Amino acid sequence: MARLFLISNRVAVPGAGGHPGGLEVALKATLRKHSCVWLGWSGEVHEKPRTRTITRGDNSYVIVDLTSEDFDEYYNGFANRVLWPIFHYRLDLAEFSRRDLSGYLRVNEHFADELAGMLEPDDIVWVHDYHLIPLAKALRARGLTNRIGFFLHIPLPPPEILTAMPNHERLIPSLCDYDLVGFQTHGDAANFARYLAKELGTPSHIPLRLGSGERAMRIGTFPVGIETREFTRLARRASKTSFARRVMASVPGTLMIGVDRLDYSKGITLRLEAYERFLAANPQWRGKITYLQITPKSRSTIKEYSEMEAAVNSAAGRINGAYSEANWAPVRYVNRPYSRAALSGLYAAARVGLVTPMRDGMNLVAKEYVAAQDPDDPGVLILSRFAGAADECREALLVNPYDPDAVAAAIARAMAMSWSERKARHSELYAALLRNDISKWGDKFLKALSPQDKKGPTALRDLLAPATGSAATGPTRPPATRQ
Ligand code: ADQ
Repeated sequence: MARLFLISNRVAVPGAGGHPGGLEVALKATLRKHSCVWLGWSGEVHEKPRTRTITRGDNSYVIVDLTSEDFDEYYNGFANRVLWPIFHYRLDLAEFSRRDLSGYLRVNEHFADELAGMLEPDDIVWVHDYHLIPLAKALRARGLTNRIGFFLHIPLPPPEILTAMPNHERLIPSLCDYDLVGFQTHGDAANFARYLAKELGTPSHIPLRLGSGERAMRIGTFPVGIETREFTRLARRASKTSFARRVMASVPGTLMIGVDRLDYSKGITLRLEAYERFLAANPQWRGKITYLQITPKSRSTIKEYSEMEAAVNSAAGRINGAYSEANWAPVRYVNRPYSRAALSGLYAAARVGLVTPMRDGMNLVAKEYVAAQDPDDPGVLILSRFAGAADECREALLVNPYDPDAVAAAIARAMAMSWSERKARHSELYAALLRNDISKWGDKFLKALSPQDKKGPTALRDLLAPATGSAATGPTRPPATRQ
C-alpha cells in the first residue's frame, strides 16, 4: 500500500517534549488520518551523524542528525540567514556565502540518500518548507519518479526581490522538479508564476506544464488553517482553569495579547512603539489596559536575533519606565512558551489580539485568537495586512505594521468598539475559519498531488492576471525543459 512520506527540517516526535511551531500544528490532522513516515533533522548535532526510526502508533519518525558543519552552513547559514530574511522581503538582513549554499545542497543530498533507500515507487512524498527546496531535484537525480509535492509555509517574494538572491537560478527553478508546488496565498503563487515567466520564459498564455515526459509541475494555493472547533473547546475549558483566573485577577482592566516567536518578521519592536503611541495619545486608558506579549526566544545564536531580543527588552522597559504606576505596568513581556491550553485561555481572556507581523506566510496565532473568543462577548483582532491570514480574515482591523500611528489608532478603535460590531466581526471571522479548517488542508493538497486530479489553478495566466493586471501579456518562448 502506498505510504505518505512527510519531509521537513524538524520532526516533532510525539512525547519528545518541545512546543509545537506552525508546521507541527498544520501537520497534526494529516498525521492522524494517514499512516505516515515523517523524516527530518533530529535537532541533534554529532560528528558521526546517526539516523534513527521511532514508531508511534501508525506513524514512523525517521530522525537524522547533522554534523556541526551542516548545522552552521545549512541551518544557521543558508536557511536562516539567506532564505528566511529574503523570503520575508528583508534583503538587508541576508548574509550570503557560497560555503553555506553548498552546505544547504549537501544536507538536501543527504536527506535524498536516506529517502531513496526507503521509498517504494507508489509512495507519495510531501516536502515542507524553505529548508528543502532542491529535495525533489536530488530525488529525481536518483531516478525516483514518485509523486512529490512541496508546500512553502512562509511567503514567496516577487521576482524583483528573489532575483537579488545570489544563485537564485540554481535554486528556485529546481521547484519545477515537484509535481505540485503549494503556497499559502494567491499572492505568493502569483509571485512564483511571475518568477517563472520572467526568468525561465515560461509562456503565460498556455496552461502551465513545466517539465518533460509524463510529469508536469502545477502550482496551487492551500492556506493553512487551524482545528477551529477543537481550539474553541480548548479555550472554553482553559478559561475556567485556575491559571487563567489567576492571570485575569492580576490584570487591572482590559487585557491585550501578542503571541509570537522572537523573530524580526513578527514586528514586535514596532508593535511596542505603536502601543507607546497609543498610551501617549489616550491617557484615559492608562491604568486600564495591560499588554501581555508572550515571546519565547528562537534562534538566539544568530546575531540579528540576539540584537532583536535586546531591542524588545529595551522597548518594553522604556514603556514601563515611562508609564507604570505602583499598581499597574502597561507591558508584561514574557520570554517563555506556554502550553496550547494555557495560551488558548489567555487568548480568550484578552479583549484585543494584536498580530502585526511585517510579513508572515499565514500566522496561526491570528486564527487561534479568533477561535478562542466567546461568540457572545468576543474580542477584536488587529491584524497586519502583510500576514497571509489577512486574505481570509477580512473582518479583522487590518493595519499597516510599518505605521505605528495607524496601529495605535486601531488599538484605540478596538478598545472602544461596540458589542454589536465586535459580535458581527467575530461571526464573519469564525465562519471564515470554519470554511478553511485544517482538517481539510492536508486532504486538499494530497488530492491535488494525486495524478487523477485535473482541477486546480494550472494556467499560469490565471496566476499572473491579478498580480500584473494583464492576463494576455507575457513571454512566448516554449516552456523550459529540464535535463
Ligand atoms: P511560525 O512562524 O512558527 O510558522 P505561526 O503561524 O504564528 O508562526 O505559528 C506559531 C504556532 O506556535 C502557533 O500555533 C502558536 O500557538 C504557537 N506558539 C507561538 N508562540 C507560542 C508560545 N509562546 N507558547 C506556545 N506556543 C506558541 C510558520 C510560518 C507561518 C505559518 C505557519 C504554518 O512562519 O507564517 O502560519 O508556519 O504554515
